[in-house]
Amino acid sequence: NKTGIIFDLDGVIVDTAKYHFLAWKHLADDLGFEFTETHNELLKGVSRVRSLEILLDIGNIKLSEEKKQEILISKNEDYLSYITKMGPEEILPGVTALLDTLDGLGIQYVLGSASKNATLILKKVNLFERFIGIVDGNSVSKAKPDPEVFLLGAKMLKLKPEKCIVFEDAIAGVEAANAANMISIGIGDKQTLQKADFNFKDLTEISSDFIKELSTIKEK
Ligand code: G16
Ligand code: MG
Repeated sequence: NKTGIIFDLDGVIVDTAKYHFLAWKHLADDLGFEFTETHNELLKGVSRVRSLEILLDIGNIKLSEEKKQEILISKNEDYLSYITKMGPEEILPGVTALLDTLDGLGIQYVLGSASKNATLILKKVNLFERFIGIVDGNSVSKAKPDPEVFLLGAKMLKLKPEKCIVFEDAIAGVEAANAANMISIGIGDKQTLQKADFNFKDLTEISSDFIKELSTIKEK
């Protein structure tokens, strides 16, 4: 009757959204239109390719496939220039304590991220070794809100989807967890993530008792 946890990366473990924002903004500047933090909200949890489509829609710009590929490469190079400077001080509040709690309870956890840079980021913040598996943008063919990323995570945990608990900060991610028939925990704005089974501001609010309680939940 064991449970397992699947953590999203950006917005749950670290705030890489601010670096995505800078890189997308540079690109919008080059293309000659305004890209704001509000616009950036639309890109959270969304794949890199889809993010570019949304960005070009905002700027009302049409580009050839070739140009889009070129842009995706330079956006990622720009993004990586920030990522390579990351360190453990960028781990979000409550993360390390929660991982310690899970270790203490013998509950295993994997990563379930849309990012193709997830392994690098986890290594930069010294958390890579703690996860028993990584599912990221390189391992899936269908992006969130498709449940593929989390179903692969359940396989790594060797658990049925109903026994998996997903921590997510993005609407697409909560939808993916729900579609996978997992317990979804929204981290961030409750109103935005109202489709989640449970809501918390950040991981400092997750108690050991709450995790134990969830472990006894059979099915939704
Ligand atoms: C993250 C971010 C998204 C980003 C995506 C792909 O997802 O939230 O904004 O577009 O990864 O990232 P990359 O360009 O590094 O492949 P997640 O699922 O960790 O929240
Ligand atoms: Mg996220």
